[in-house]
Amino acid sequence: MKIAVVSILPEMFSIMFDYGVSSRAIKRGLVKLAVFNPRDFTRDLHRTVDSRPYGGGPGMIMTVEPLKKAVAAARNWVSESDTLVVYLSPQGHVLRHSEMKKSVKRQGLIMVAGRFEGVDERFIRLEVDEEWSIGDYILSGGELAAMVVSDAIIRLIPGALGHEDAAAQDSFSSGLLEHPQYARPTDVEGLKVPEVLLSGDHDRIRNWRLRQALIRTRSRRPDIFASLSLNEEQRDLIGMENNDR
Ligand code: 9D3
Repeated sequence: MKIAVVSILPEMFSIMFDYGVSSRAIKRGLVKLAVFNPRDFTRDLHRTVDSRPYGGGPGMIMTVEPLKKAVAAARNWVSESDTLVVYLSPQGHVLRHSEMKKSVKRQGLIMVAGRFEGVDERFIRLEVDEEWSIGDYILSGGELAAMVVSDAIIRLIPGALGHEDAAAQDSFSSGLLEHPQYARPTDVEGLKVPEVLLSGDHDRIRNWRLRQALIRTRSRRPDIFASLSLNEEQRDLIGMENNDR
């Protein structure tokens, strides 16, 4: 898969090349990542990429030409017919895990990260297929959003996590939040590991974990819980008294 980002702050993306899952996936050749800077496609002395908004108001707007040329360079680098061009913005469709799973199947993705107060609407009309948001809060630019989306997609590429099926076991893949986890030691300031997890009884452990996942989802994310269609076992587990504490 090839991911191209259009950004006037390309250095921010060095984190993706240098650290963690994304860095390893790039080194293994599982994903190719490149950043295209609209300033490199300007011709004036000051490499201007922004202008005052018509109609007045605070701040600056990114102008069409440098963005269009950067997207053209990105399209040329990606060179895949199956490429989506996305503008990251607070006005976009709020992403969920299901959309990350759809995106990882593509050969190419171009994400445009805005700065200042946003981009000229005609750039969106001319070049952008979809507008995406990462959540209902305000960032100071699209770069961190592009990295969030890239990270969420890259870890779904087969082989990116090393331990092969970890992504398949994720919370959200099952549709449930995750059960609580414990590691050494068995007692932390009097807080004990639930006895069932030390029992070696894998059926009991599985049932306990599934029940915890169901209870957590119901109490913390009633919106997700309401949309689930539980099977008979899951309905039984959540209705049951917990004998495993
Ligand atoms: C406070 C400024 N806003 C009113 C004029 C407009 C505004 C412009 C640019 C608000 C935020 C931004 C920068 N945000 C993004 O580029 C962005 C974003 C976000 O802020 N929240 C959630 N998802 C995203 S994706 C891109």
